[in-house]
Amino acid sequence: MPYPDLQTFLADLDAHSQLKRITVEVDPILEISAIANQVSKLPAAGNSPPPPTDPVHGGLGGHALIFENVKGSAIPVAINVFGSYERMRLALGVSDFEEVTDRVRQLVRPEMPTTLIEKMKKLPQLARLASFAPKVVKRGMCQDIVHTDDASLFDLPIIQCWPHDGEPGFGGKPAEDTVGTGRYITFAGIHTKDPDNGKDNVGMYRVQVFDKRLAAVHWHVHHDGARNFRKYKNRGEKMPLVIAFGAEPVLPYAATCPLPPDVSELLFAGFLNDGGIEMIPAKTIPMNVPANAEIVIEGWVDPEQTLIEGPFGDHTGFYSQADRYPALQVTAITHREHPVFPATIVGFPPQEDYYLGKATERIFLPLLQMLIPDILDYHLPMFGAFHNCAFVKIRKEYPMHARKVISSLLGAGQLMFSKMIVVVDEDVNVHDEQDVLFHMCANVDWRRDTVIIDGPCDILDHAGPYCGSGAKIGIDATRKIPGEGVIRDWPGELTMNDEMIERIKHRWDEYGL
Ligand SMILES: Cc1cc2nc3c(=O)[nH]c(=O)nc-3n(C[C@H](O)[C@H](O)[C@H](O)COP(=O)(O)O)c2cc1C
Ligand SMILES: [Mn+2]
Repeated sequence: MPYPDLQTFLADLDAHSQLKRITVEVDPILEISAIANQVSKLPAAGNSPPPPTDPVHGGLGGHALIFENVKGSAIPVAINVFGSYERMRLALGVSDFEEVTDRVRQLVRPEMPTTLIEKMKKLPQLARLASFAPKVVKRGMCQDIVHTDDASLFDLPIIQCWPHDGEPGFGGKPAEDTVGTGRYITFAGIHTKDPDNGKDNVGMYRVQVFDKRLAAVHWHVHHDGARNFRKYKNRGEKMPLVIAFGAEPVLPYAATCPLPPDVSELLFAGFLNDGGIEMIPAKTIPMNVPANAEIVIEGWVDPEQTLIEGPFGDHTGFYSQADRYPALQVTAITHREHPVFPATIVGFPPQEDYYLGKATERIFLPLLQMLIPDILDYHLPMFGAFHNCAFVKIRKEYPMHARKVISSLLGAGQLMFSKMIVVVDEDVNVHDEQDVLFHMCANVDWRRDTVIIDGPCDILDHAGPYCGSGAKIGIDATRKIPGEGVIRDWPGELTMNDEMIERIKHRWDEYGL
């Protein structure tokens, strides 16, 4: 079973020898980040073998860390909590991501009951579906202590991740107006509502601290938080916003998931949690907040006020450039007694976000296959930092089949940001980067088998000519068939026959090898 809140999760990580407590005083400015950056590259804590889908990089991630003595704040900082396969599995309450994948598969491909008895048997399953919706309850520990007029972001141990974060003018953009600090909220769910239909959305977006009650919210134009905000802006209304830290560990994970705009992350978290996320009314805004959160920030986003947000050391391994983002006016900070403040850093991989991404890669395969049934499996390599590279496996059935899959992927949710897509045949292990690149290099005629196409890019991509737009390459690394421009016979690939493999297996000791 998943955990009811962050501290229960941390206690269980401790019991699994997955947690280290740092008791000496540390600086929230760069020191915590520098430590976490190194720890994320260490061998994974405990006895946690890498999954077969990631044999090379899967064994990293060190320990989850709690810094108990953070300069300038009474609140401890937890970091790298989801930063290994083992901890990510624990957060989801499973021993293998495939358990969740199977549940998703059943959800999207339910077997239709035919007889009345079968229909009756399905009823409890339907009732269970209803139990995944968020539950509004009366009280919640996240409001044990309430600060309104005396609320200050500076009371929280908000970290600075990289040396030039928030530095005016660094990376080109001049600081025209109010200058922010280098401190960023990095691991929280940003809750917003669609003003037209009241539907909830939770996304994980960084938030830069400007002052005691002033911050900037960095949601990308493509994401649902920004979409909701545009609607408020068009109405000329202020937007209520909640920043929630902690709560059920499936909740911050769900906030990172590439769900379609109309699918609620709270509902999906309830599905992962096998029970609805508990919510309570906020103190100062017309929103609900997660009852079991460690800390909650409430506030309003003013459609008329923007701030120069950034630069920020990003998951691309580079600083993303400063730009204008909406300002958040904080109206309340509430928290449980003795809260823990969760944070993360991003940067050259592997970092904590790699494991969130890998869980999503596995869990969303059935949904991707609903959109593009041709896809047998896929792999987002660590070096691709999510959007830069996707390896995809198909069973080719007709000429230009790989091209069809490339075109489809470039229109599929957040995979549309992919800068390079390599399609391989079904006998290639798509999780083995050597195997994919071997077949790519061997099978591709670069003029014939590639397609370059312009499209939307991730806002953080710095290579394209404009922010958010650039060129992508699709590479057909499958063996070519008639109709794909091949004018010669395609050679057979080398494999030993089964009889001989059996024979030498039996005789291996005789060889004295
Ligand atoms: C650690 C981490 C930090 C992220 N930071 C941002 C961010 O600052 N801005 C953003 O738009 N997306 C960010 N993302 C990605 C979004 O959380 C993700 O794309 C999510 O699906 C967006 O949800 P939405 O479409 O409901 O807005 C981050 C993801 C992770 C794992
Ligand atoms: Mn969403």
